[in-house]
Amino acid sequence: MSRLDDLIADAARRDPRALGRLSRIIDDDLEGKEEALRRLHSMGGDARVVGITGPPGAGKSTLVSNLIREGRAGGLSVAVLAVDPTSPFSGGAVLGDRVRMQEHATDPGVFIRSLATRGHMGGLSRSAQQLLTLLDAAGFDLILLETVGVGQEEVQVKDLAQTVIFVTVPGLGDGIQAMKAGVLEIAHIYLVNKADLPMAETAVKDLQTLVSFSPNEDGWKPPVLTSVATRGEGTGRIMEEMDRHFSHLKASGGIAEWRRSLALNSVTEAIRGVVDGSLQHLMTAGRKEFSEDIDRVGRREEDPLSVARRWLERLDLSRG
Ligand SMILES: Nc1nc2c(ncn2[C@@H]2O[C@H](COP(=O)(O)OP(=O)(O)OP(=O)(O)O)[C@@H](O)[C@H]2O)c(=O)[nH]1
Ligand SMILES: [Mg+2]
Repeated sequence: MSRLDDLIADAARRDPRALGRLSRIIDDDLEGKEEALRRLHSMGGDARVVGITGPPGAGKSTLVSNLIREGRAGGLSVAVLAVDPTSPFSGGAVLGDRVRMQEHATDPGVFIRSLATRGHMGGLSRSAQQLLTLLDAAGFDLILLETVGVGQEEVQVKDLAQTVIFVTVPGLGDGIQAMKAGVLEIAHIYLVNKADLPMAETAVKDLQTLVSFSPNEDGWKPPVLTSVATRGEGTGRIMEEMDRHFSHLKASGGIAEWRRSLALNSVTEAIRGVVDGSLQHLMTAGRKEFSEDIDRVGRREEDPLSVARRWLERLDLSRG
């Protein structure tokens, strides 16, 4: 057996070292990545993915840690993919998460991976999706995907997760309004965390009002829950609602729909990945010529699209 065969066989047993190694191969674009993903894809398909999104500091990681504990108590293996956008605001997030998740560090039924978005467009989606393929193939019963709801990420989470939990905190009234357009349409469960702080009731009422206006096309009425994640309060109820939503998806055909939208998203991301990769390669190889073209566009001697088309003709897509 080759090294990759071994790694994949070990990952299928949820061996943490193999999972870590394969995560690095995927994340850092190392040799063997395409072959690994090809094989992993054929092994998966049963993943249950729950996205947890919301503003920075809302308590998402604390909640995730509680959900791991609850899931483990119920005999589930649990994987976590925490996406840390490389923004100055969340500089401490990875370390903080590590501390919060510490209690699960030695549990073989738990695998936690942090993923930096590195600020490139589509980056979250592509790497997160590929890591999801790995965790799915490894057969985790529950995969939790934590993303900060500050930009595109929270909308992308719906492409990857079957159930999306939107976590907010009391006193963010304006923030909720601002996020309404994007996030509040994709969440299946709303959670007011830090319910030990003042104004929790108001936050719940605000969300209930918003939910009552949302279309609920598939017959699911999103519940509004509360929690005090630091004390573990509310976790059981969240888990129940997650299960209820999953049953609803199975009964309504939502799972098949999700599978198809994930497949669509994976294929488009894969196409983008190949094009990006070969473009990068081409521009590096023809750096001088490329730089001259840029100067010409700058001097208005040629327009950007004409230059782009000329370079696109030279793309060697077998290289990406
Ligand atoms: N008072 C109170 N504090 C909480 C509660 N839940 C979490 N916190 C605190 O809020 C802070 C942020 O918690 P995290 O779990 O790191 O929040 P997060 O949403 O994962 O943060 P980012 O990943 O950085 O966006 C920590 O200091 C927690 O201890 C809660 O229910 N009540
Ligand atoms: Mg966090």
